[in-house]
Amino acid sequence: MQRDLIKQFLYDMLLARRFEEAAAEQYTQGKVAGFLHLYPGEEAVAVGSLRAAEPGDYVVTPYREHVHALMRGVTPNAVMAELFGRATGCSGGYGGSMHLFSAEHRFLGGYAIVGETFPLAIGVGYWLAMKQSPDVVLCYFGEGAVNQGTFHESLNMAALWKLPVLFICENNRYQIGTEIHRNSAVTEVYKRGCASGVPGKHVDGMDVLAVHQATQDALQHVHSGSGPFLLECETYRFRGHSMADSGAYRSALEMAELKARDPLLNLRNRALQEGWLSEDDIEALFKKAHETVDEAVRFAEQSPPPTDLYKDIYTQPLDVYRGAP
Ligand SMILES: Cc1ncc(C[n+]2csc(CCOP(=O)(O)OP(=O)(O)O)c2C)c(N)n1
Ligand SMILES: [Mg+2]
Repeated sequence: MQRDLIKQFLYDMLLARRFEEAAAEQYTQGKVAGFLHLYPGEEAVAVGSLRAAEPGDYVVTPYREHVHALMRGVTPNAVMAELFGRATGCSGGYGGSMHLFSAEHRFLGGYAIVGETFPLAIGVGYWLAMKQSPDVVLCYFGEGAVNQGTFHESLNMAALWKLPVLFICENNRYQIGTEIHRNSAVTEVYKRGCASGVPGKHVDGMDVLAVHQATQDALQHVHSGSGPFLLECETYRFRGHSMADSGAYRSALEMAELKARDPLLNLRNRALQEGWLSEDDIEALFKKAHETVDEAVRFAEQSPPPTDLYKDIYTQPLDVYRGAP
């Protein structure tokens, strides 16, 4: 059981890392347009937490969400095609990188506005509580969102009505180029639910096994009907904020220290040390991840663009305005 789980986690993180590298390559070739925020360094958070969730649970995320979608079962082909703006993408090619969506997988996005995930999660949580559903909502956010009013309003409502929401903070230290201590009086995010009585916990977000265990515990709390929980995962992004940012505001020493804690390398080394996996096992996982992502890029390139640009847009076609007085 332990071996299978480790194998799954390592494959998931290899797939995630390779997927993001390929997305960057395609972006630099001009095949992916718009903003692109990548996840290398943070893989243990999405993998560890979402592998602890049930298929029936709902997920709401900010814009750095390709890996979350993959972990919910949206195929690499459908995610890559969405980045390419193709009709075969999970949002039909209309959303792009920041707006992945799949109702089938209960993956509700992909939102660009900082602090936007909180009220959405509360809405879904309220609906689940009303129908006494056993499902819960996993609400992701960056530490940059905790000074938004929506954070405090939503935690208050979630606690007041005991909504089944697990708030997961992906604390990667930076909000674009600003560090949390420059804008927050209390930098320990897990403590910030105290005004609403929402219990919180901090976990090493570079350790997939720790994140998985902490999420299981937190979900147990939420499932028990005790209301929301706040889990802070401390992690680090190896790339800049987006493809438009080099991340040069970070020192070489800081980068080196954090890269030494790379969640993939750590799990790989531990798996070898403990004898859970062999070098050959790992090589096979690496190869499979590469092939899967190569296929996703091919699929995206060969897919057609959307044909009906007015679909799902709540406005009149431009024709109406032609010849208007
Ligand atoms: C309401 C709002 N204000 C400002 C922005 C511009 N903005 C985009 S990302 C970002 C930083 C967010 O940092 P964090 O929440 O830590 O997420 P991370 O990018 O580190 O994952 C800001 C300020 C925005 N998208 N929405
Ligand atoms: Mg951040």
